[in-house]
Amino acid sequence: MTTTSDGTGDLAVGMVGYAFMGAAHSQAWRSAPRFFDLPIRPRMRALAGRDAGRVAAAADRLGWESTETSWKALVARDDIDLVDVCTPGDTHAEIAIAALEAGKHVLCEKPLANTVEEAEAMVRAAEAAAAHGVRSMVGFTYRRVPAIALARQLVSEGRLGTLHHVRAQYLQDWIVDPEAPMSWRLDKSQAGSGALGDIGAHIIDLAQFITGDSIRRVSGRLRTFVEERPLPSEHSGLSGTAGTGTGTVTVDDAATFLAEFDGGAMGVFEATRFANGRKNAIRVEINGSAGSLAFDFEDMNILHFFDGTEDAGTAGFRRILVTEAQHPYVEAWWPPGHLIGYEHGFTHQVVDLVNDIAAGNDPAPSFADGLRVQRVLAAVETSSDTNAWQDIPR
Ligand code: SOE
Repeated sequence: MTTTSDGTGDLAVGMVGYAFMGAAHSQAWRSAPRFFDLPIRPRMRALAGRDAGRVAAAADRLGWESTETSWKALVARDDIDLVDVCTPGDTHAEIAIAALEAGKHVLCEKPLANTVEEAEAMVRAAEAAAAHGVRSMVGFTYRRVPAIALARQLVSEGRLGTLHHVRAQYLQDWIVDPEAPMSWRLDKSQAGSGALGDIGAHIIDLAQFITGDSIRRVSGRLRTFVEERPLPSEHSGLSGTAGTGTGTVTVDDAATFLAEFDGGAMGVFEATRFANGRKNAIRVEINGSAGSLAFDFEDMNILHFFDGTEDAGTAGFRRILVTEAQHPYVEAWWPPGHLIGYEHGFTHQVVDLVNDIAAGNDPAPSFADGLRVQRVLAAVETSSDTNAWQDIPR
């Protein structure tokens, strides 16, 4: 059992950042102990952000007890047990490493970092901290969608046999309009890369998670369709409004790549913010010698499963409604058929993290798993620049 700062058995959480991901994580910290029976109770102790007025308003709205205007002040507090990093990628390494060195558990948003070097430093810090019982996790939250967890279970039970094909797409369209304004996600110095790191990272992690296999080489292509965009009127998120002047987009709008897996499967990946009409379509289809499965996040409570061992006359893709109590994570929520949504994956992430901290286990996905994804991202970029296949270093 972990030692918590106030000896009450409460796990005091401090979060840095309060925009889209900060709001998603806040609801997770709020609802996890209300729906799941947790061995230690998370408390939303402090929220950090640079603007005093904005952070106070966000803390009030999202349910945090206190605020700080610098992440360093948050990390220095004795009454914080865990630091949740919900900031743009260029700050992940500095905040996470400082928190780990201060003995705080860390949950860090994806992608783990903006470069392989930063991610490697984070893994070193995480491994040093783990020796003292300090835990870390990277937020590849879609692993915790029940239908995805069920997909992994089916593959690991051998229900698909030998895997031949992995087809993975992450399709969004929030900047298809050339007048959509600049945001930090379009700035390489803050985001590291564009569609590749922001959403491609998710499908790389999902593909490796579901198959239990690793990508060993890639051949990729990146494209920026709109290179100049209006500056935002002020603070801009996924749906900001345009102000005056323009800025240069320094990241990819879309990324495609071919992959080969250690186990021999062939992969085809596509991550784009220009798939007009697709809002958050995460599609994964896997074909094996004994069967296939298919998933689309826009219908996230469903897993399609084809069992190739059934009689050919009646075999066919089965539409499994993943809402039964026996399905991963589902029992804590609603009766069968009463669907769950985007935010539940974040709650499940917190539940698994808290359970691992209490049990003294290393959570997954670990920072090392984040580094594996980071290496694939870097290899896709290099491949696009060099027109050559790239091996993923181990
Ligand atoms: C924007 O593309 C974004 O918010 C990603 O950053 C998240 O990781 C994804 O869950 C939803 O889309």
